[in-house]
Amino acid sequence: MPDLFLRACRREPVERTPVWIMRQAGRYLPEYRALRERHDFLTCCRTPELACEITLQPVRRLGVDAAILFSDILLPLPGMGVEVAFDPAPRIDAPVRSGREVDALRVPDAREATPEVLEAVRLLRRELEGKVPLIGFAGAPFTLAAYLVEGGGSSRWSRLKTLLFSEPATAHRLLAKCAETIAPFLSEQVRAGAQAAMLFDTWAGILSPADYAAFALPYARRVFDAVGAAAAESGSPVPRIYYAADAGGYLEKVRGIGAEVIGLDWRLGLDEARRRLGDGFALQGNLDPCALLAPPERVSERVRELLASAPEVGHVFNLGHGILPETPPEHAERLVETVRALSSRPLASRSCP
Ligand code: 1CP
Repeated sequence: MPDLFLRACRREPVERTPVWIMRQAGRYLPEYRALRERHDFLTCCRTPELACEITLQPVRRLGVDAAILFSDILLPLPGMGVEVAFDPAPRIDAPVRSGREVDALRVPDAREATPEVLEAVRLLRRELEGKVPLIGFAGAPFTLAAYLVEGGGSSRWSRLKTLLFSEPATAHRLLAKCAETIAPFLSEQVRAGAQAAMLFDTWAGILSPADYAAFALPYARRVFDAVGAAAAESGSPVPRIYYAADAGGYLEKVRGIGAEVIGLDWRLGLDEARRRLGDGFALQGNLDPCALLAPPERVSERVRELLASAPEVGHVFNLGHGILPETPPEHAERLVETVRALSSRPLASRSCP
């Protein structure tokens, strides 16, 4: 069903729940590891033919209902003047912590700084031949800024918070530059043919609700506004998906972010999220990725339970965060098969011709 995912994003009735998996292309797949033996991660991201092949691997193996461009949220950083290494977690040797460093950041033209990402999108649309839709993505400005300031992942994000709390004006300048970089980066993916646009705000959940409203929400909204304008120009509706990790403290605020679909992790029940967000949004998620480390019959049980708590209209099945590298691929296959088998339902229009 080529448009199952897009219809669920629009909250239209669907004959079964669409499913895809965050980080569905990656290290748990032997075919990905085989390619990575020959090419480093950045080469894979920056060579359209390789990015295209890796994007297609899980579509072939798992039969997921959407493809997500193989890339990374940190790819726009070199265009801003910041080099990033992946070994395999990202590492920035010259993090951005002072006002002077923020002011030195460039706001690149996406077509000049990341042409290979846009070329990969065009190539994928041709290769996919309309079989499943293609999702383009970027990091939300707050999450991108988090990496820029810390220089990599962190457990406490204390350097980032030091900047937010001691020099808020500098932090806002940094966030504005991230938004000005990401808005055209994601909009250009849409112009190149991405049929849905997702922002990953993986680290937003480290903020209090008030800090979320100040430092994360307005900048993600800027990006979604620009993406909405790019989609309107192209004349086709492009669902905007906001991945709100650890969103329990700030979920109501997400209503105003400009997304039609809200992605959630497992810390929040889908039924509670539906109540708190209201009926106006499709939900994406939210199985704990560790559920896929249990034996396949347990995977099926978890899928059944999650489907029981999910809204019938406007649900896209996914994990609550990226699939773990140690996941046996057969368990991911079992997940997709089970969603397909258990969520089938006759469409009202079919049962009453
Ligand atoms: O050695 C390798 O193969 C590199 C591992 C790897 C991969 C496969 C990294 C480094 N990034 C990716 C691909 C990637 N990253 C995709 C591909 C598309 C897909 O199949 O889903 C996507 C969507 C991302 C997005 C991403 N990168 C996020 C947001 C989503 C999330 O998982 O929270 C984040 C936070 C990153 C940063 C990043 N890049 C790579 C790693 C290992 C990380 C996380 C590091 C950390 O926890 O701080």
